Amino acid sequence: ATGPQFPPTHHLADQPAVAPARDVDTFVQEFLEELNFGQGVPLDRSTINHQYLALASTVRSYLMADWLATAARRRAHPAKMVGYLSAEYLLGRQLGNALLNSDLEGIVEEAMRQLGIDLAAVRAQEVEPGLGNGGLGRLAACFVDSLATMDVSCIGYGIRYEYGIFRQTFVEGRQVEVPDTWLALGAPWEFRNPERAVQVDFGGSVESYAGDQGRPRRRWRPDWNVLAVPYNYMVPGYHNGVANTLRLWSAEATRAFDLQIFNHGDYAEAVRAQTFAENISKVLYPEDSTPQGKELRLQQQYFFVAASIGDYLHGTLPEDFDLARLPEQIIFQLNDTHPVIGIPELMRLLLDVHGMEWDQAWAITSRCFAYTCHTLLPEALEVWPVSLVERLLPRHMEIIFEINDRFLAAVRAQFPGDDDRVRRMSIIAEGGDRGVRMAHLATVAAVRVNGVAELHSQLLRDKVLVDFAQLWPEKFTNVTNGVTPRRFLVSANPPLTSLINDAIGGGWITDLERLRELEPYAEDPVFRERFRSAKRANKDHLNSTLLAAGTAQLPADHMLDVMVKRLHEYKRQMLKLLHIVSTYEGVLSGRVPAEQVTPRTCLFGAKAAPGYATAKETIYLINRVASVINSDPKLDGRLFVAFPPNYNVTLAQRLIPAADLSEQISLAGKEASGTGNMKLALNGALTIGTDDGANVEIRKLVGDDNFFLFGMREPEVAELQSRGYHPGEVYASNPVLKSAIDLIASGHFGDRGASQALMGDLVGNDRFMALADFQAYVDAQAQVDAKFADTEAWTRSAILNVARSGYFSSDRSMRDYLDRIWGAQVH
Ligand code: NBY
Repeated sequence: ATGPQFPPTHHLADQPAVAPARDVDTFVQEFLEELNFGQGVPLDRSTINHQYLALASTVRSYLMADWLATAARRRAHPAKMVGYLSAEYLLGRQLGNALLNSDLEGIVEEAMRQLGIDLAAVRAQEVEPGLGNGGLGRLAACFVDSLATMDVSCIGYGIRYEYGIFRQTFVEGRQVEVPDTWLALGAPWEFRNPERAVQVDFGGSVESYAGDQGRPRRRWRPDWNVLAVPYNYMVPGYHNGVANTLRLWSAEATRAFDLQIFNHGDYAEAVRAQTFAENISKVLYPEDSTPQGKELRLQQQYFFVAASIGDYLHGTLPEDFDLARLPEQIIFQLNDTHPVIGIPELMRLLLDVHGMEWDQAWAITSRCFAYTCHTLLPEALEVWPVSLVERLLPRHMEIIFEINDRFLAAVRAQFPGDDDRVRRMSIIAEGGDRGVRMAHLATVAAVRVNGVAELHSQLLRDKVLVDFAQLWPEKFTNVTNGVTPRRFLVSANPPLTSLINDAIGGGWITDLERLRELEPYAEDPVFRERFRSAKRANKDHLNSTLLAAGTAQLPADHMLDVMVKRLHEYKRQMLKLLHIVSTYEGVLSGRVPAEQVTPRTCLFGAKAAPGYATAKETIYLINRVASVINSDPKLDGRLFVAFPPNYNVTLAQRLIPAADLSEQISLAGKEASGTGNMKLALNGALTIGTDDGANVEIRKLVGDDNFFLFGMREPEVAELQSRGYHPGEVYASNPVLKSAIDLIASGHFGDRGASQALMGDLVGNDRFMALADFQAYVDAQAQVDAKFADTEAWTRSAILNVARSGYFSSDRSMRDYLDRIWGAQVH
């Protein structure tokens, strides 16, 4: 009897994967298959969530061929790869991005129309993966987008937190955090790959033994472990058939671990152990600047870095690879200090697992990492207690001591007798509680150290890491941050995108400097009117979102004045609030007639770290000010304050395209770069800003006429600090400022006690000198008002902001990393 004849499988094995045909009929068929057989529902009984999951899976299957082809191509032609190590990826919604990059938008719109499905509602069903706090996490997401678009070989490594950044709600004006259950309704974008799981060890002790030829060697005897299970996400490039990988690790109990306990018959203990293991990737720490020093946090860091390096060395590299050549194959980019424990981890693998001698292991390790610093705040630099590292990672602690001993010997040789310098530069902070300074460890081992904007990199060289810059000037470089124009212009702002396309074609989407070609259109009144009508369309669209969130509507003729970023004293949301209150107080007191107030809606978006009391009080005050101002008829509807809760990437994509004015008002010398500033300028908002972070570069590029600069420069801040700053004197000497503060402290906006405490702290301490910059800020806002009154002049400036922001593409940032860091041959 002869059965059916199948072709021999080896003929099929080398066939490239084929995506389904790119036409509406095929798409409809594929979608219905996903709905019926993937979700198990017929169309007429499907919920929006079923439709979302089926649509995501369908789109994913189209991307899959690209992903497989990209991986095959990279295997066939191995090139140096970037291993981007980041504890955070603030990805934003995936569906819109996948549709845009795979050029399926038109097909999907038509397919959904034919099926009678509301595509907008389906898109709104997606809960964004909020696996990051703010700028640092979003930057990582922009960078992997650009690398895919530029067809650079890259794996992004990170953590698949079960709970991302908390969902912010307001209860009677106060922030209340709600767990972010982003996985609850399904996770259609990820591929779990349990076969590539990596065991990660912890604890225990280190022992000596005799190695080859009786050489004394050390090895780690860990006493517990967890399994790191990878979940792969595709990172599609823009219209180029490339899909890179984002590999996020999830912690599970190892079988050895619980089997052992099961065998002892303690079922409950075994299940408890499982929970213990899973805790490691359970939740994102919501602090965006002050490291918490929690043991679980260090566990998270080591967990994802050990899994990533292990995955690369023992899963990705060919088995017979000569590790001496490792630096030719990989560069691990350290996104801040969070993954820096990877340095002693690679040393450990080379020494203890691969049997190398120290010098060889160090020669390799010190060419495989580069370090990006994202801060200037001293309290934001991570220092782990030696006692904790010793307990959790005893072998790593030994290696760190050894790195430090050798490093300090080199410092002593270079600067004989300079003990103070040795103390300042040591990786180990001495004193009562010894600590490991992760930024020092990173700087010692890295091929390059970069800041994220010109000013920031300068301050790193001159202040934060000055001793290191003197020792190794060539190690230090700058790469100014950037943002992906695909998500933050094309996807977020269709009206402006089509206006630009009509004027200059679509080449700018992957070559953003070409926006320069728009400059002449700033002089064209017809183009200006179209530009305004695009803004209006974006405001209408935003209004529909705000309406759904129960937030006040913004009137069409109002200037939309936007301050969106994490809530932090150094960012000075309080300064903005003081301006709002002083405008209001001017009308109340009769100092300013209401009809002279420029119609504005001031919109805040900001999450506060749950343990950051002053930040939470500021949120509470903004909400109280909003509720009084928004309902006071004396203002004649000319001033509104909006504070939609839960600012995230999804809301940013709605808000930024509608903005007229961008508030970038940090104390000079505190904001490393900022990236929201770039997104807003790129979408045609004018910036009112201090000379800080990337504002400096934005102003240089867009021109002084199209930017409202105010406030102290960094050297003046430093000077005032050393002279002694007395906010009480500023308060007493500026009657407008005093009236605003007094109005708040009087309880006019409710909760007199809370108001007084906050104002008392401001007048007494004002750590970030908001009062010192108040008058300059008010004056700059008057210039904003004057310009806004001249509609044509404002529009001209707005267009020039768009035309001159091409530099801030993350494609350019990636070019710079490639040129200045990843290609670097050092020593
Ligand atoms: O990184 C931000 C900077 O403040 C901003 O100026 C810059 O533009 C952006 C990208 O370079 N930093 C930031 O977002 N940092 C964090 O989110 C963060 C998160 C966790 C911790 C520290 C900082 N932590 O210690 O756990």
